[in-house]
Amino acid sequence: NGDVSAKATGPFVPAKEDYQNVYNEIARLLVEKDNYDDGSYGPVLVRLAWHASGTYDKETGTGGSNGATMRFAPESDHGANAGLKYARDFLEPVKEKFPWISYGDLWTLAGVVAIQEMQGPAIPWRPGRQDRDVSACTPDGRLPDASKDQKHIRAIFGRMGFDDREMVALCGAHSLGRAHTDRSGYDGPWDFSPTVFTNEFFRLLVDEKWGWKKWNGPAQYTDNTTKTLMMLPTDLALVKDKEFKKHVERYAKDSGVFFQEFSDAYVKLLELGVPFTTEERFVFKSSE
Ligand code: ZEM
Repeated sequence: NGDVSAKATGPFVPAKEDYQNVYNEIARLLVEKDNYDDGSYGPVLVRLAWHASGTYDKETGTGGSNGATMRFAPESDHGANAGLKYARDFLEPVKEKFPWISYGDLWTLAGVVAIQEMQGPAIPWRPGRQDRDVSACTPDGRLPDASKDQKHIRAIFGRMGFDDREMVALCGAHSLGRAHTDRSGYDGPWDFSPTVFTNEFFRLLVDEKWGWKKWNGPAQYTDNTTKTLMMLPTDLALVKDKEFKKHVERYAKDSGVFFQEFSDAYVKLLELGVPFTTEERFVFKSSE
């Protein structure tokens, strides 16, 4: 049968189920490799997908997750990317098992897996990123600086094409993970469940009293009640700024609204600057 042999020898075009297999392998490794940080590589994978994408500049069309240029110095050595080698190395065995997937697709898909496996919203995703070489690396300074204020947040996320509402929603990812003194210099988790995606970050911003942490490290806030949590200056800017605060309060009150608006904004983030040839997005099945 000619059709069958043509199919067997033609170029491999991955379908949804092939990407679901990649999803399942990343999810499996998240469970298997639980001896890291608070017990999960999930948060650092969410951050890898964000830093791969958040270099986008809408004026020049440069940066973004197409290219996966964080594989190369100088981009891998940019201060903001300190520690993301853990995430890239975690995904290397997945790339070996599924060599047909581009790094850009793998890193963004890993961000989707991490959010969903940490009980967050479904994140519709589509393939199409192509790896590029070192010449496509973006200049340093495109990612946000945590020591700054609302003006800086608007400048950085505005350059990517986000509005106030989307900026606040995206920052809700700080319900996950922690800061590390040997990476950013900051220290500690934002909330009490750093490996579960929730709206707790927003609830704590509204309900808790935050004061400067007394230490020799960079200026950061600590909660008045337990002194075990932290907020960055840019996090507090979300309640100091009236327009941002409206959204913080909406998300603190209604976790369903936060989940939906976060999902929409994260989909947009992961797609910035990618020359897609398909419209259709896949919604992957989460593990049991
Ligand atoms: Zn973060 N982020 N981020 N962020 N971030 C850190 C950690 C994590 C800012 C920032 O400077 C920092 C978004 C927005 C902004 C995550 C996701 C997302 C850390 C600590 C810093 C300093 C790094 C360390 O020491 O390991 C600033 C200034 C932001 C905007 C104003 C957005 C948007 C995110 C995703 C959508 C995540 C998941 C972490 C935790 C990483 C980990 O390893 O646990």
